[in-house]
Amino acid sequence: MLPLAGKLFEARSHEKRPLAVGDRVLLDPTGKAIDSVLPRSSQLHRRAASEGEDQAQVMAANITHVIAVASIASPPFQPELVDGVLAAAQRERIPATLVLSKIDLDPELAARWAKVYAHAGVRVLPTSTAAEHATSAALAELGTLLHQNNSVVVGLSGAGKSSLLNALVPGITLRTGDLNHIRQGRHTTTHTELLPLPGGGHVLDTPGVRNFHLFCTGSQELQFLFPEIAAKLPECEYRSCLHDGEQNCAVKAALQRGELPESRYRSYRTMLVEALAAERPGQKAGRTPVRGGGRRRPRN
Ligand SMILES: Nc1nc2c(ncn2[C@@H]2O[C@H](COP(=O)(O)OP(=O)(O)OP(=O)(O)O)[C@@H](O)[C@H]2O)c(=O)[nH]1
Ligand SMILES: [Mg+2]
Ligand SMILES: [Zn+2]
Repeated sequence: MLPLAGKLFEARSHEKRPLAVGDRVLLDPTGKAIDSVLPRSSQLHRRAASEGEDQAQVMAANITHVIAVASIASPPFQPELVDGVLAAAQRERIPATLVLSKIDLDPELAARWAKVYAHAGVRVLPTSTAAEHATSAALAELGTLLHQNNSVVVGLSGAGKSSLLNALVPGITLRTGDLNHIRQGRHTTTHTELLPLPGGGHVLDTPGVRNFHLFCTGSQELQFLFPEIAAKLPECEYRSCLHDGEQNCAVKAALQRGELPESRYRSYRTMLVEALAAERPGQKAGRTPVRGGGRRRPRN
């Protein structure tokens, strides 16, 4: 890669790296160094993985669609990771799709998770690259989606991201993994690759992620990244309800009636604890009591 002008590091000090795949740049007069990064139309970012860093890692810039890929088994489905990616996309107002991969391994479990996310208003495509699923409508729909967008594909290592792209993008042969290596923590895709698509546009294949924590999201903002939770807020007693033990909370009631999937609420709760901890410096995530005196205002 070309060297970056020093000023880029200063202007984007909250980012782990000042440049992301998908960025558009201007070169300096020598044509041998990157002078500036053009404003992004969108970005998918997460909190940088390294401990103690309050920085964002931009995984993709200037994208029009986020594709979260999660295998139903091998490796097992991880709702918190999926919910993190979907919430990050929602926060940036980038349309997102959940691709349930490897459904050949457990079609019934795939149907159960598909229902959870359909209830959350997410487009779900249950897919498999196994021969007997090669002509499925969902795989064809994913192909159409790819060709209409500049997308980024995100998910656990071994979820089958590169395998799906090999099946859907003509003329590419990405390296795909051996599950034994993946279990030892080795990624098959080691850097984000921008793959041009025949009709224009491109797709970014990313290395697997182990987690996806939101960067700088306020506690009151969080529920709006979970549409099925936010939809209950008008029925909660308190307008500022965070759905974490307040009186007459419609979210807790829906959870108890089995109308809200436990996994989605659990992800929301984990992110809420992190957001509150970040808002109260000096307190560690995981131990923060969520009760806030005086913050709650009953409805008029
Ligand atoms: N049973 C089954 N296995 C699959 C399917 N798709 C991919 N695999 C296998 O899953 C393994 C991992 O696939 P990859 O495509 O390399 O996964 P990845 O998400 O790109 O992994 P990283 O590059 O490490 O992030 C390979 O051994 C594939 O053969 C599928 O639909 N069904
Ligand atoms: Mg890969
Ligand atoms: Zn509530």
